[in-house]
Amino acid sequence: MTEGVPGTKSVTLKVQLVGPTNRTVTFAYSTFDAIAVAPTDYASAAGTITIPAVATTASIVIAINGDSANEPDEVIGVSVHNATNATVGGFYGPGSITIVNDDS
Ligand SMILES: [Ca+2]
Ligand SMILES: [Ca+2]
Repeated sequence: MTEGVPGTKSVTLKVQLVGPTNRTVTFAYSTFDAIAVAPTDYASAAGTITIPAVATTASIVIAINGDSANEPDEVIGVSVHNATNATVGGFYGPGSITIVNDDS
């Protein structure tokens, strides 16, 4: 995603279950500073997500703070833990969001 102008916009990180399951899956997530720094560059977020047995995806929404400074791209880390009825790994292991600087 590109950073955009000063102000807040949200980015959605998709979490995908690999393989069929007929059980409800829950997991906790939390953001951490990689290159981006909260709360300047984004709003840190944490919570628990439940994916019903009939669904295979969930979304984590994170608020990004744009600016007009020329700077390196910023990276937000997202970790997933305490999963029940699923193993964290592969596509739904720790993820990241890159905020691409669009100022010069
Ligand atoms: Ca920035
Ligand atoms: Ca910028």
